[in-house]
Amino acid sequence: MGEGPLYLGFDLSTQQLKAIVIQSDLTVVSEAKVDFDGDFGSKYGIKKGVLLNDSEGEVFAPVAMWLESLDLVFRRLKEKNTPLHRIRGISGSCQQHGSVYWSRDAERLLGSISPDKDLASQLAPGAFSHPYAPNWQDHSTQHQCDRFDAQLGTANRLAEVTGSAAHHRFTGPQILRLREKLPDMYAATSRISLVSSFLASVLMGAIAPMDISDVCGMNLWDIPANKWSEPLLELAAGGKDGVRELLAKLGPVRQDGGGSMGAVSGYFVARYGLSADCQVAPFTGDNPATILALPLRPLDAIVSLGTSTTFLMITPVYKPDASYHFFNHPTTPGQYMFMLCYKNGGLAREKVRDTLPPPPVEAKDPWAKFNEAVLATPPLGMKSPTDRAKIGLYFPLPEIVPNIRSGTWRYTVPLSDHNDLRESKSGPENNWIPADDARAIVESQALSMRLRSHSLVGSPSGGKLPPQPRRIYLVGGGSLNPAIARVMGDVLGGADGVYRLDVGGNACALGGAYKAVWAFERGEGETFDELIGKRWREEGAISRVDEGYKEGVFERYGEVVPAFERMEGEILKVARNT
Ligand code: XUL
Repeated sequence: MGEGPLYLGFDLSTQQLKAIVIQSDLTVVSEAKVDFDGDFGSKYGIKKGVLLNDSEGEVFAPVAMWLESLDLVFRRLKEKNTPLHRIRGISGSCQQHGSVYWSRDAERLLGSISPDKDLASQLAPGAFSHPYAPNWQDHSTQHQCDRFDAQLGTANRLAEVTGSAAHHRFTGPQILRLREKLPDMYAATSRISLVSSFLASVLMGAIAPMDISDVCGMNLWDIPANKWSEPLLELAAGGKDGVRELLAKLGPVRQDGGGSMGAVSGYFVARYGLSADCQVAPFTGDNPATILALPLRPLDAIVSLGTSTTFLMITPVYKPDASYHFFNHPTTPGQYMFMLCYKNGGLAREKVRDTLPPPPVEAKDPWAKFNEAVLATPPLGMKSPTDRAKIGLYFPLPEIVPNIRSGTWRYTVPLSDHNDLRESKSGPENNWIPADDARAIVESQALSMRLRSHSLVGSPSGGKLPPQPRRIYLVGGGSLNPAIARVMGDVLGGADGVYRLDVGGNACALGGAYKAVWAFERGEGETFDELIGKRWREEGAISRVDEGYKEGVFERYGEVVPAFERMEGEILKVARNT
């Protein structure tokens, strides 16, 4: 190991605080983590990192626990002999939408903190007006969400302005609710941080500005105008008169995702041996950080196939809609992160898998039969071009995109006539066997992503190919499944192929550490993907799992997209979530 500078990336997620230290060439030097349940479960009474108030749908985390975790993760890095004195810059990734409420003593307490005592005993409760941070799983704000959508007229209009329609977890509706529920707490609040700016603040010993990407998870930031939205501030603040006060609490928003916001607090210098020259760069949200875990380029997409499904893509096109999210790109002005969040993913596929005959006991892969069925079934279950295409929706959980209650629906349609869409049932008498469901559920998940992203993708390869993503990266449990990779490639294309991205369980922390490298080593005008692209080693991190675009197959799926949209519309008429 040389003596060059090191960079520290954090990931403050729902259940863990991770820290990863890397060199300028991106190789990992050291890592450590704190597991909230394992390390602090009994002390704070949390489960899976959070506390619940079921009667109101509240989900929240004790802020003091995060402070204790920060001390503990530094101790663990030190125990591993991490050369903390060589750390030149720090950045990180934090769960999105959560908010921390600072008291009027916060700046003073942060600025005068002593290295002789730990963070929690000096900052909590005194530096906070509220001991808890609402968590992204909170769903206590339906009433506030209705008011946010109504404030600008419609959910779509709110999405045009803020990048998203109103969502329970978004910080604006959360602030509105807490202001009305706890007016004294709100009055005693000097500043409100997102989780990302909170962690940066503790590290700096001063309240950090919000990040230009993470601020888009609040339903308060006017993305096209690049400023806070007046009418939405008015709503959250309870009228015109409250706007100034709320603006002061929110503070400035930093436009530059790189550079230094300030030196690290003397506390970390004295206590853990960090250099007094170590600088803190803006932190961002965990989804924006995920797109920084590799040199993702415009029109590259990440499909995260976990319990839920997430589709992330970088695009220069801002085309918001109530059913998805746009965020400013965390490092590149003029680019956006497009995000689709589905509730149904792995669990829904598992349910279909379990309707198939079980694999023989000696088969190690519980997905063997499912995969066989997916690969043996032709696209859309069509054995010949004149067959009716089979499409369906499989939602064991109520879905967000589209807003449909739980259920299973099967339809058939001829590719030549979308108007002839007919509901179908399973069973051999209807020419619909369980293997058709296996193919149809994976197709359905991919078709939904294609439907919602197609207007954002341009034509790669200089216009020779139809519009589609350039590369598709699969992450999460489902990315290990070759049949799923094939269908993702069949439906979504991918001019440059479909890849499995395997950077361990640390994608967000790595994204944070890479952001720190870029923040402090970038040349004039050098973008994140230019700098990281030169240093990133593909080998070991990605493997090609499907060729992606297949002429003929991609176009066939394209023909069914309008019918798929029509099917969703039909089902919405009878099964909309209320
Ligand atoms: C995104 C969201 C979650 C959290 C998870 O909108 O709510 O992905 O960021 O930490």
